Amino acid sequence: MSTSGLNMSRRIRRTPYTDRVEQVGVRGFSVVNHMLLPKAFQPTVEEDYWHLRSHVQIWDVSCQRQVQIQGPHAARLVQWMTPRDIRKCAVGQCMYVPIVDDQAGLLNDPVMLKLAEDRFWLSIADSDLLLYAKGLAIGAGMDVRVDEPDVNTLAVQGPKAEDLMVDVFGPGIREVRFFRFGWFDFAGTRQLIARGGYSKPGGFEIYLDDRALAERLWDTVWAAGQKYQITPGCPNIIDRVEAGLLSYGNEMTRENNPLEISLAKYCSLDGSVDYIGRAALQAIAARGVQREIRGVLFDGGPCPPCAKPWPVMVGTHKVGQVTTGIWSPRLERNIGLSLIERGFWDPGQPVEVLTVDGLVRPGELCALPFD
Ligand code: THG
Repeated sequence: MSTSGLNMSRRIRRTPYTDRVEQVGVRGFSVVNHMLLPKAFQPTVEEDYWHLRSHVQIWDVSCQRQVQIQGPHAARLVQWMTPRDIRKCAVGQCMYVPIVDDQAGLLNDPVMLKLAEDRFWLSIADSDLLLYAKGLAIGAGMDVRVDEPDVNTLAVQGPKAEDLMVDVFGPGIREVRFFRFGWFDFAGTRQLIARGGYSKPGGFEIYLDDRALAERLWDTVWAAGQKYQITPGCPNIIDRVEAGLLSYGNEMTRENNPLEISLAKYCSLDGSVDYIGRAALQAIAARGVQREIRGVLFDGGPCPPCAKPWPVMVGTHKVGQVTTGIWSPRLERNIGLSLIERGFWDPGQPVEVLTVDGLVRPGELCALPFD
């Protein structure tokens, strides 16, 4: 049996936008949180990339499911799950929050939205965080409700996103600061719109909470976007790697701690907040991390798709592995993300990348983001 075709079933959830995505010519899907995520539209990922940098795109990112935590102990539960100090988070604010287990291993890296003092959404990457949160809440006897509301997020990304969003939702859109959100009218309902998104140009994310309005929302944004040359899109691998945006399951798994993937700035280590994994994380910090995430620039012409990690070598010693690699048409080199062993992680360090096509590709390390 071929692995190139995905066999659909109810377990692989469609989104309320999937019909529209198919109508505008999606060329394939990935599955995230048991839900379809479009992977490509234009003839090539490179065309998608150039378009995203100059115009505006509409992305079905419904797979960014919300783990909703509400009730008297909601803030306590969320703080228990993350090393990031959330005490200063205001209602209407988003925070990128690593979630770690008792060993400080990463379980997810969601965007947290504080909807009220006693109500949070964790907009998750690809792992079943709902079950973990439920387990903690039940096990600790907390007074919270944990569920997955039927919120289906539509991202509007690219330099023209703000003008387009103003046309649809009004001038109040301009007042929404980065990683903040506001409530805007759509078809007589109030919808949450945040500034942010999984791209370097950025934009907005519409957290639509009524699936009956999904196609109407898609069609409205699509129609308003015509004068901005809108196209359907999806998280773009070239843009993501250039921006140094990490992907759970690719650059990080439970084998990694937040310190080695440059998330120390989101970790409280001074003992002022209590969370699962604090002692483990403090011990790692005291010892010093043994590897760190870096960019890898490498040659040999456009690399093949990185379906499994490629060894990064210094001489005969494996110092890391490229977990995502792609040709950058702007930098005119291959770019990759890799954890690199201590002692070898200085920018400029010469390396060789062993790609799946059998080539030994010379290159060097750099700091993130690329540029
Ligand atoms: N949007 C939403 N949910 C998501 C993603 C998203 N969940 C899964 C995945 N993407 C989470 N990963 C990231 C990684 C980085 C950022 C957002 C989501 C990001 N970080 C900012 C930065 O690096 O500059 C700032 C973080 C901060 O200040 O707290 O944007 O894309 N809804």
